[in-house]
Amino acid sequence: MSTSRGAWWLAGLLAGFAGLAASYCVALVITVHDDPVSAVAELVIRLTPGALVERAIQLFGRHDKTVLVGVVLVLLVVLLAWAGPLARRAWWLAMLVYAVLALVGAVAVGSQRGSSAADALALVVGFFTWIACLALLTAPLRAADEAGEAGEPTMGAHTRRTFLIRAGLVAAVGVTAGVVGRAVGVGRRQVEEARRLLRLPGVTMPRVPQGANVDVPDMPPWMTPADDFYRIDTAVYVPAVRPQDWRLRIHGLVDREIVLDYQDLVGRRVTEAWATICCVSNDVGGSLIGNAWWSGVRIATLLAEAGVQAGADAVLQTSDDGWTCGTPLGALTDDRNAMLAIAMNGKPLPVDHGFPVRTVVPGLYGYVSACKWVVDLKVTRFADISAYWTERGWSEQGPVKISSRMDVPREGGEIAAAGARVAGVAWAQHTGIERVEVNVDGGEWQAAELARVPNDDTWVQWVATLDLEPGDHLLRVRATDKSGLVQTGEVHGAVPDGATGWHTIHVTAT
Ligand SMILES: Nc1nc2c(c(=O)[nH]1)N[C@H]1C(S)=C(S)[C@@H](COP(=O)(O)O)O[C@H]1N2
Ligand SMILES: [Mo]
Repeated sequence: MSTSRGAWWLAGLLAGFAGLAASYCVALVITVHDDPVSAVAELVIRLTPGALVERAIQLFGRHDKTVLVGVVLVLLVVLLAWAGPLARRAWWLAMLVYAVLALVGAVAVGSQRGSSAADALALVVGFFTWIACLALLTAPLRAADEAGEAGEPTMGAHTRRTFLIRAGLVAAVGVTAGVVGRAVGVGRRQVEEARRLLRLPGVTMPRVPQGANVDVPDMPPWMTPADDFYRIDTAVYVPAVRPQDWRLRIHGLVDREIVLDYQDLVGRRVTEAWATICCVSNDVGGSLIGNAWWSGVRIATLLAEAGVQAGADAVLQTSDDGWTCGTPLGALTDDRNAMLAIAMNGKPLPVDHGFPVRTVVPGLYGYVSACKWVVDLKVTRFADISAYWTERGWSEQGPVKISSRMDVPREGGEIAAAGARVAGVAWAQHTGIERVEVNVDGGEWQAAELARVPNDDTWVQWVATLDLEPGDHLLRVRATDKSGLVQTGEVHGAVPDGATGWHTIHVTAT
C-alpha cells in the first residue's frame, strides 16, 4: 500500500464489515428474527415477480436463497467500500450511502412478520458502527492528505502504522461481533428447529366457538393469532431453551420436592382451555391483551403431588432468564385452569412467548403470573419474598381489573349517522362479563349485545347499533361483571396495579 487511494477503499470496506457484523450480532442476540441482510434478501424475494423467482430456482436449485444473500452481500461490500473514497471527497457523501443502506434495511426488517421496534436497534447499531469505524480509519488518512502535496500523496511511516493498527482493531471488532452473533444464532436456530419438529400428543388445534366473533368489519378476531399476540418481557435477548435441556424444580414449603423434565411434563394429562391474558401496563383502550387456546399441565395437580405445607400463600416463579414473579397460591390451586402451558393456539409455544414452557393463570395480570421460560416454582410466603416488578413499585397482588374497549370505529373515525354499528371487547377474567353498555355524549347508557364465549376466562366481543345526529360525538363504553361490579369511570394510570376509566373516543357521524 504505497498510495493512500487503496487505503481509502480499505477503510470503507473494513468500516462496512464492522457495521454489518455489529448489526448481525445485535439482530441475533436480541431477536429470533433475521438479521438485516437476510431481511433485505427476503424483501427482494417478496418483491420479485413469480416468474423470475421460478427462473432463479431452476438455475440455482435449493441454493437460490444463498445465492441471493450472496448477491446482496457483494453489492453491499462494493457500496460500503465506496463509502471510503466518497468520504475523502466529502464526508456527507459517505453518510448518504450509509443512510440509504440503513433505510433499505429498515424497510426490509419492518416488513417482516412480527417485527418490533427492537429489530430496528440492529440497524441503528450498525449505522453508528459504520460512522465510528470510518471516522477512526480515515482520520490518519485525512491528516496525511492535508499534510501531503497536491495530487496523490504517499503515506508516511507514521500514518501507515496508525492506519494499520486502527484497521486491525476495526477488523477484530467485526470478527468478534460476527463470531458472537453466529454462536448465538446457532443456539437460536437449534431451538427453532427443535420447536418445529415437536409433536405434542394431547394438544389439539383451536376450534373457535360458534358466535364468539361479532360480524363487524375491522373488528380484531376473538382468537388472537400468535403472530399478533402482544409481547412483553424484560429479556434483552430471548432465552433459547431446548426442550431436552429444560427442567422445572418445584420446591420450598412442600413435602416432596419435584424435578420434571420436558418429557415428564408432556407425558402428563394435557389440559386445554381458552384464556385471555393481559398486561398490567395496558392503558384503557390499549392493545396489551390477547386471547388464545392454551394447552398444558394443571399446576394444581403438580402442587398436590408435591404436598403444599401449611402457612404457604405464594409461589415464587423464576424464568430461565432470571425474571421472577410472585403468584398467590390460591390462584394456582383453585378450580381455574392455571397451567404450565406447552402450546398456544395448537402449536408449541412460540419462542417469544416462553418456549418450551410458560405459566398461564386466568384472572391475574401477566407480571404476577404468566412466567415465560419458567424453570422454578418455589412454594413460599409473600412475607418472605419480593419479585421483579414488586421491587419496582408495582403491587404484590395483581388481579385483572374489569375493563372494556371500543375497536370499531377507531378514535377520530367516521361512522354512519343512522344505524352505525360500534363494537369492541370487554373482560373480567374468571368472573365473567354480565353486561356492556355504550354511552353517547354523556347521555343514557344503552345496552350492547354480547357475543358468545366458552367460559368466564376470556374476553367477550360486543356490538351496539347507534342512531346519531350528524356531527361530532363522544362515545364511551363500560362493562359490568357477573358479581355486579360496574367498571369505574374514575381515571387512574397503570401503576401500581392496573389502569381504570372508560374508553372514550371521538367520532364524526355523517
Ligand atoms: N421471563 C419473563 N416472563 C414474563 C415477563 C418477563 O419480563 N420475563 N413479563 C410478564 C408480563 S409483564 C406479561 S404482561 C406477560 C406477557 O406475555 P406475552 O409476551 O406472551 O404476551 O409475560 C409475563 N412473563
Ligand atoms: Mo405485563
